Amino acid sequence: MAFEGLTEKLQQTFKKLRGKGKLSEKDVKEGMREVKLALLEADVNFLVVKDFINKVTERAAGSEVMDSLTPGQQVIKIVNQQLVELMGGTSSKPVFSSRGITKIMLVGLQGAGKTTAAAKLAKYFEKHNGKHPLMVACDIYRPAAVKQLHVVGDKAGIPVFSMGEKIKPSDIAKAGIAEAEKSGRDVVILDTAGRLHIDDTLMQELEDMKNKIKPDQVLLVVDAMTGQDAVNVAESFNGRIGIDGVILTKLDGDTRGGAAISVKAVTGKPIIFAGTGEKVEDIEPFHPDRMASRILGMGDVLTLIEKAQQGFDEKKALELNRKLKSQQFTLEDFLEQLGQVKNMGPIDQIMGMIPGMKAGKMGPMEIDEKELARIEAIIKSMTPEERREPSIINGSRRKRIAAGSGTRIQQVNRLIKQFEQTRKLMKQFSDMGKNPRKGKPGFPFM
Ligand SMILES: Nc1nc2c(ncn2[C@@H]2O[C@H](COP(=O)(O)OP(=O)(O)OP(=O)(O)O)[C@@H](O)[C@H]2O)c(=O)[nH]1
Ligand SMILES: [Mg+2]
Repeated sequence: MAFEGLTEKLQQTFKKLRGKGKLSEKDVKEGMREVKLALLEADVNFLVVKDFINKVTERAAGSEVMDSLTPGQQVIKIVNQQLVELMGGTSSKPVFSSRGITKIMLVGLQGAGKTTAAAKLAKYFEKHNGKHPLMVACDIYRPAAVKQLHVVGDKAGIPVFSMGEKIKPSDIAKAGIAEAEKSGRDVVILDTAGRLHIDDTLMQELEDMKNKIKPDQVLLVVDAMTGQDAVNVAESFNGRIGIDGVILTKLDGDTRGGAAISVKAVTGKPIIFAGTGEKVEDIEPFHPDRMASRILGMGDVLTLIEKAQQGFDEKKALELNRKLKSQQFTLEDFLEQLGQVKNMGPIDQIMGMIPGMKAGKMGPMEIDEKELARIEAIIKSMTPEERREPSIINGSRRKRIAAGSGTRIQQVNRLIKQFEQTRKLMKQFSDMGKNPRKGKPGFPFM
């Protein structure tokens, strides 16, 4: 999981700060030294770190901290605010041309994720902005690059325009835009070639394309796993071609975080989207505030809720709520819930967004994908009646269900027991929801 090392170190420091009733100058200094080391270790650009630490230290010395009853908390709050600021403050939305076609050119080094990002963006714009994108295959160099764009286009359900590998990329781009006009498409996404390193020929060609087609936006795709190198790449591309924003890919990997934290500060260009997996759905708008919370281990609750809402059918959620309250929740509903949880994406990723939860170390809450599949198989082997009223599942029924689902009787027993516990738990959660002062309401999917 991304940022793990950084988050862990910052949390240790915060714990020390929080534990103190009063903070001396020395405490702040020591805390900042630790934050500094953690950031450097996460491969954040050293000038960026220096500036960051200076700003936080200056504010921490002010009265808002020293006169506060909870100085440790105040310092953490400042670190959070400065981190949000560092990553661009507010989130940047993609800009669409008010009339005519919006032309978006994707550029970046080899393997950064341009082709994948093209399909992800197209699908995202279609789903969330009501757009009708067309992708254009302008990488004529890497073998099978054109084919690859067609493959991801198929997966995303987005049309792809290509002209083989014999025509100049900028001419293909032009023809692609003409095609979009003809077929009533309103966004054109140009997938360009990458190189292993920044070289003159590539830059020349991209410049040429930019001059010819005058894109509304040039978005640079960078691989978060490459840390500070990603930032250097961004600086070079920006200097030579001029970019409008960044798509940071592979945030699902174990990136230490350097790129996400330094890109904006070094290039002045915001991260607009983050790639979080290999599938066409795995893209999220980049929100500096949410990212900061995630890095500081405060959890990214907002993204989690959005994901839950996307994966959730609202009507079903209301129906579920009603059933919970009237205690009619059955194994059938449980099965549906599992499906919805799976819709939200890899469990591991989701858990990482919950404050205080660490991916892979979920303790008693542990759910893994295999276990989910097993539970699904067991429930599917039950009759509708059994799903509605698990109490009728006696010994011989258990045996039949185990055989039908390829599991053991103990596993069936465990599921039924877990279900009963969940039903009780859900009852408690829904009771809490009625009276907020009694406790925190549960997450929507729990
Ligand atoms: N885990 C993960 N993998 C990704 C992500 N984005 C892209 N990839 C993978 O990274 C690899 C390279 O992606 P491409 O989209 O082909 O990269 P590209 O920039 O078009 O590469 P070239 O065309 O060779 O320059 C592929 O295996 C993708 O599946 C992401 O956000 N997360
Ligand atoms: Mg490509």
